[in-house]
Parts: sequence; structure tokens; C-alpha cells
Amino acid sequence: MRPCVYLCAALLIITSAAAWSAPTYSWELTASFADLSRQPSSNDVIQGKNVTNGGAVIESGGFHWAFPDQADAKYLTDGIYGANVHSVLHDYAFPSLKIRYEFDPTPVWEILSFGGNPDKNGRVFQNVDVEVKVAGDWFEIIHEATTGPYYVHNGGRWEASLIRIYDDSGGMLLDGLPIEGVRLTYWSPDNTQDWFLPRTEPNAICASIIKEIDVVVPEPATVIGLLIGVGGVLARRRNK
Ligand SMILES: [Ca+2]
Ligand SMILES: [Ca+2]
Repeated sequence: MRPCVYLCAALLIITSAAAWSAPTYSWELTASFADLSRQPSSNDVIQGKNVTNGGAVIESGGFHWAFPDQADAKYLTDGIYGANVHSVLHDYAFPSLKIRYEFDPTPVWEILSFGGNPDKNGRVFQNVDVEVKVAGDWFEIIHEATTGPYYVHNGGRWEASLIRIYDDSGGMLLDGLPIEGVRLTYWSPDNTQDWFLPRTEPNAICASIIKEIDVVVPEPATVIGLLIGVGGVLARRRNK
């Protein structure tokens, strides 16, 4: 069996086996960055990728024109929260940022989007769609992930936000199917008056501040176990 046939068979088997599990997301708004359940990683699979080094592609929108040093997206993958203005997405752009990362195929635990602003205003909220690339094709796995309900006023309560995309089975995203890219599409959350508005509201023009995007992968030993598991399933199928 050629490698591409193996992959197609694995896709079919895993997809059918995972009929009762699916990608989902959770959201957090906290008084400080330290209160979030996750912290930015410096060893995830997109760490250090940016436009300058060819690891990131901006497909639409971008960053606030007042901060040209943010334009190559380097502060989204530097492993830290960074300065207060790292990184202000593009106000008055729809979407405010659409960005793509590609990498060698790997199982993925979770995808994390950290937002925040010490001014504790509407730029802390997030509204994002998430796609993944599998076997050469892109699939949207989460549409309109938000940091909670709309028409909410921050009013100095929350400095930090987190959207976490994971599998509701508690295992790997897509049951460990190798993922080779992620695309995040952000929409402005705020009307400049510190109100979280849906993307369909024409006044939602004030963009999020996104501190980091992490694509968290399992330890190498776990990857080997997953591959053995996929191989075992294929072997059993062939023996039938
Ligand atoms: Ca990182
Ligand atoms: Ca960062």
C-alpha cells in the first residue's frame, strides 16, 4: 500500500471512530494574565514563525498602523505576553487579521489564543474562526469562538483572555490525526465604547490585542504511541 493510501485509510478510520468526539472551545476572561489556566508557550510548533522568516502568511487585515514593528507578526509567536501593545490587530479591517501557519504534520493537543490589555477595555475580547490543514486540505473546526456572550462591558474588570480549542473527548484534536497547518481569522470585538459586539455589527471596528498564538503538540514519546496506534488499526483492518 502506498503512503497516500495509508493516509486516506487512516483518515477514514479515525473519522469514523471519532464520530462522537469533536473539536470544541473554552473561553476565559481574568483580572490578570497570571490568572489564566494556560500561559504562553515557547516550545509549541509555531514558535518563532513570522512573515519575515516565511513561517506565517497574512491573508487579510494585519496590525495597527501605529506600530510598524508588529507588521511581520513576530510578537504572536515569541513565547511571551510582551509589551502592552503587542499586538494590536488592524482596526477598521474585516476581518482584523487572517493569518496562516504551516508546519510538518503532527498530532495537536490544543490551539491557544491569548488576548489582553492592561487598560482592561474592549480590546481584551476575542472573536475568531479556526481552520486546520489535514492531508492538503483546509477544514474549519471552530466558527465564531468568542470570549463569552456579546453586549458585555469590560469596564476595568479583565486584563486577560484566552480561547482554547481542544477535543471534547479529552484527547488530541481530531483523535491525533496529523495536522499540518492552522489558520486563525479574527474579527474586531469592540465599538470603541468598551462593548463586546458581534462581528455583524458595523460598529465593531476596534480590534483585539492578541498576545500569543500557540499550537500545542504532544511530547515525542506520545506521538510514537499515536502512530503505533494508527498502524495497529490499519493492520487489523488489512487482516479482516
Ligand atoms: Ca509560542
Ligand atoms: Ca507574544
